[in-house]
Amino acid sequence: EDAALQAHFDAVIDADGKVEPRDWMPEAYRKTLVRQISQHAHSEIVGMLPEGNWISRAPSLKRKAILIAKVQDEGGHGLYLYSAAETLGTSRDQMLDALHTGKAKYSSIFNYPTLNWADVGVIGWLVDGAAIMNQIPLCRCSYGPYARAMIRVCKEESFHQRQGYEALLVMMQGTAEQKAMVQDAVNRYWWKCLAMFGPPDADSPNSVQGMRWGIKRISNDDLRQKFIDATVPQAEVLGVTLPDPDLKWNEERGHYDYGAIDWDEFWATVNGNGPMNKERLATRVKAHEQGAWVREAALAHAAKQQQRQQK
Ligand code: FAQ
Repeated sequence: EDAALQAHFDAVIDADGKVEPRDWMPEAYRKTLVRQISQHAHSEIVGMLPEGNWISRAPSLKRKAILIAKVQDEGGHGLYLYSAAETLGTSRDQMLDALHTGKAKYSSIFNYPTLNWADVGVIGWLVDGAAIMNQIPLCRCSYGPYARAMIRVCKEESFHQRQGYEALLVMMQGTAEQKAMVQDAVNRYWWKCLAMFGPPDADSPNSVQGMRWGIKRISNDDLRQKFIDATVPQAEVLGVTLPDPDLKWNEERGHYDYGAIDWDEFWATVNGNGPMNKERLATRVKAHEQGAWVREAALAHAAKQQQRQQK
């Protein structure tokens, strides 16, 4: 029977069909999806922190309103993604426990500090830009709930990207000091954003299987290249210099060549030793502990409702 189920699953994958929660799926496929979707959810939730840091210091009412909305959207994406992961048989408690004990990963990019207001613009432009580049192909991922979640998430990320770029355009028309802040933020974030796409294809243990299963549609290196090619002209319009002396159009390849990424620094950060890892996790754990009374109250309310219905 198992062979028949496997054959049916393979046929669905080969035909570029969708796998749904009640369908039979290989355990390894389920496990990979739980890993990726939960880590994606954690990234959205931890990703609220670097920008949330600036809500109280936004330079105008308009910027503050936009930033609150954006950070709130990221929270929504996280909850949406936790729900998608729950359809695979894991629980929110299990996922949060993995995050809070440091077992689960989340995107490396959120382990760097936000030092000036331009960082908020640069996160919108580059971090959300990289996130969209990675998430558009996930809209075609073989697991239905994840693919559908990505469609809505991408629409919101696209607004996030534009608000960031627009904030930077305004700063670049300002004083020399403001322009310097934008350049400084770009200098600090550029290389970290390139690393968001994950290790080079040759060092990416999950890629081959992820591609076979139709979870990954475009490889880490190909997405990174697409992101660079799309971003260079945007940097020119903005008037900033991307901090890579090797960045150069390659006529033959039809792509930009670029310099070497510091993968040692990337792995140190992924493995918990980036500049902000400890602080980010501590903030999440504290928020979870301080929210215990809300969860208890919600459970008590649900129990009461149920009792009333049974009477
Ligand atoms: N950071 O074999 P691969 C956002 C890990 S966007 C940390 O290539 P895979 C929006 C990887 O998990 C950011 N870890 O793995 C936002 C694996 O370890 P594992 C979130 C990384 O899965 C914007 C190991 O390295 N987006 O939050 C990273 O095939 C602004 C080997 O790597 C997503 O999560 C990294 N950068 O490919 C929010 C998208 N890269 O799990 C707020 C969904 C790799 O075996 C503000 N995820 N690792 O222990 C994916 O597309 C994939 O999981 C990749 C990695 C492409 C990230």
